[in-house]
Amino acid sequence: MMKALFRPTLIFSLVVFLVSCKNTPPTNLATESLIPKPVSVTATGKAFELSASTVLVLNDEYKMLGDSISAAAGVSLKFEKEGTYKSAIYLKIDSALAELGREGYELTIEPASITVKAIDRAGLFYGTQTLIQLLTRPRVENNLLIPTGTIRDFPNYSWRGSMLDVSRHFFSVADVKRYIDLISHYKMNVLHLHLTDDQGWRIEIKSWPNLAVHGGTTQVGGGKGGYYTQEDYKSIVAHAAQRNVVIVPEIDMPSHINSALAAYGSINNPDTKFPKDGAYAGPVETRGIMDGNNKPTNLYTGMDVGWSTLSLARPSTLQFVNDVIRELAEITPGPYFHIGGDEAHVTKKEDYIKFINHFSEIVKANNKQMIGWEEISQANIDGNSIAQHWASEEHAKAAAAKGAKIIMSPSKKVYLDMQYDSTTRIGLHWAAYIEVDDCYNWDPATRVQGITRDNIMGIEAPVWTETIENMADIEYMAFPRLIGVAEIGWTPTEARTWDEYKVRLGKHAPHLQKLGIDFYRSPKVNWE
Ligand code: TNX
Repeated sequence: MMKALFRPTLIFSLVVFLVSCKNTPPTNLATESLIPKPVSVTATGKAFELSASTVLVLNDEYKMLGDSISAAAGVSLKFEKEGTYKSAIYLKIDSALAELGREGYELTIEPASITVKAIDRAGLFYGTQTLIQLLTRPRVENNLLIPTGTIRDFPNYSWRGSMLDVSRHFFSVADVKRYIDLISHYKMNVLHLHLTDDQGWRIEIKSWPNLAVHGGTTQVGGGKGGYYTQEDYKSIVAHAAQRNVVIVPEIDMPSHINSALAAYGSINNPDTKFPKDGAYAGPVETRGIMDGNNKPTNLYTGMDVGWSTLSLARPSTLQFVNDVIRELAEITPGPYFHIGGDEAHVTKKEDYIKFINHFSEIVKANNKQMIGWEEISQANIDGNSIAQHWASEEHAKAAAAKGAKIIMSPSKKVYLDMQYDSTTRIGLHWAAYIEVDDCYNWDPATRVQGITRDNIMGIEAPVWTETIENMADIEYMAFPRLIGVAEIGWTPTEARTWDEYKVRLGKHAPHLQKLGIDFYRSPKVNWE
C-alpha cells in the first residue's frame, strides 16, 4: 500500500522537478564556465533578461564592443544615450577602479542592467569578452537569462601571447585577423608574428623589394606562399590594437635566413650547405638577384633547421640588417622587435655574438626593445632585452642572470605544433606529445629553477607551421590548448587546478562551437 502510493508520487515530483529545472533561470553566476577563470565572482541569485528591447549605453568609440555583444546575443541591440532604461547594458570608463589596472574590469549584472566598468578601453574589452561568454547559453522559453552578481577581474601576467609562424606556411590577412579575434577573446594581448624563415620572407621591405617578391614565393611542401605588403601589415596591427593585442614582428637572424639569401646574392654566404632535399629555383616570374659573381641560393621547401646563416664577410649584410629593422620598426607601433637568434648551428659563435650585439644596437636605435630566443643570452644582453625560453634552461637562466626579462614558451608544454598524441593527423613531436592536461598543468614561475616570478613577463604559445597548412589546421592544434595557456597567463596560479578546469572546459565546448572552432575533443575531458 505504502509502496504503491510512494512510487507515483516520486515519479510525479521528479517530473515536476525536471520541468521546473528546464524553466528555472540560471541563478548562479559563480558556477558559469568562464575561461579564463575570473579572479573573483560574487553571485546574487537573480537573473537579467536580455531581450530585443535591451539597449546599449556607451561612448561611440566603443561601438565595436556593442556590436560584438549584439552578435553574441543574436539580436541587434539599439544604442542609446546616457539615461535610465528598463533594460540596459552600460560600458563605462571609471577611474575609481584604478586598483584593477588598465586590463582589469568590473562586470555587474543586476536584474535590470549589466554594467562593464574599467579605467581603460583594454579593461572594457576584457569585461565585454566575459559578458560574451555569459551570453552563450540555451534560451529558456526564448528568453536569454544571465545570472546576477559581480565579477572583478585582472590579469596575473602582463604578457599573454601566441606566436604564429607565417613563414613555413603563409596565412592570409583574414586568417591572421581571425586568429587575433580568437586569442583576444581569451584575453591574450600579444601576437608574435614569425615573419621570416628559410622557407619564406613574408613582409614587404621597400629598400630590398626582392626579399618578399622572390623570397616569399614558396613555402614548406612547395606551395605558392605569399607575403604581406606594408599596408597589409598595418591593417593587421590596427585590427590587433582594437582588441588590445600588440603585434611583435620577428625577423629571424642570423640563421633561418635562406629566403633572404635566395633573394639577394649580395648577402648570400657562399659556404652555405644546402640540405639534400627541398631546393627550388623559384617561379619563372621572379629571380634571385646576382651580385657580380655572387649567386643567390635556391628557395627552400623542406623542414630542416639551423643550416643557413648571414655572413659578416659579406659587405652588404649589415646594411641589409639595418634597413630591414628600420623599415619594420617604422610600421610597428608596439614597443618590441624580435630578432630571432635561435638555432644558429652554422654561425661561428664569435660571429653569432657580434650579430646579436649589432641587432641589439640597431633595435635600440629604432626605439624598440629587443626580444630574442633564449640563445641570445650568449651575447652582451642586459635588462633592456627580453629572452624567450623554449628549450635550454641554461640559456634561459643565463639571460635572467644578465637581467633580461623572460617570456616562457617551454616547448614540452606550450608548443602548439606538437601532436596531442601519436594519432594526431598533423603536427610534430620532437619536444613531446602534449595532451590538453600537460599543456595546462604547470606554473611558469616554478618551471625553471632559478627563474622566478620577478624575472618573468609572461607566457607565449607558439604555433610553428611546418605541418599546419590552413586555418582549420591552426584551430585544431591551438584549440583547446591555447585557451588553457590563456588561463595560465590570466588567472592567479592558486586558483587553478586541472580537475576543476577540465569540468569547466567540457562545459565551455558549446562556446567554442559558437565561435566556429573545430577543436580537438581530448578524451581527458567530458565534452558537453
Ligand atoms: C624549433 S623553437 C624551432 C622552429 C621550428 C620548431 C618546430 C625555435 C626557436 N625554433 O624553427 O619551427 O622547432 O617545432
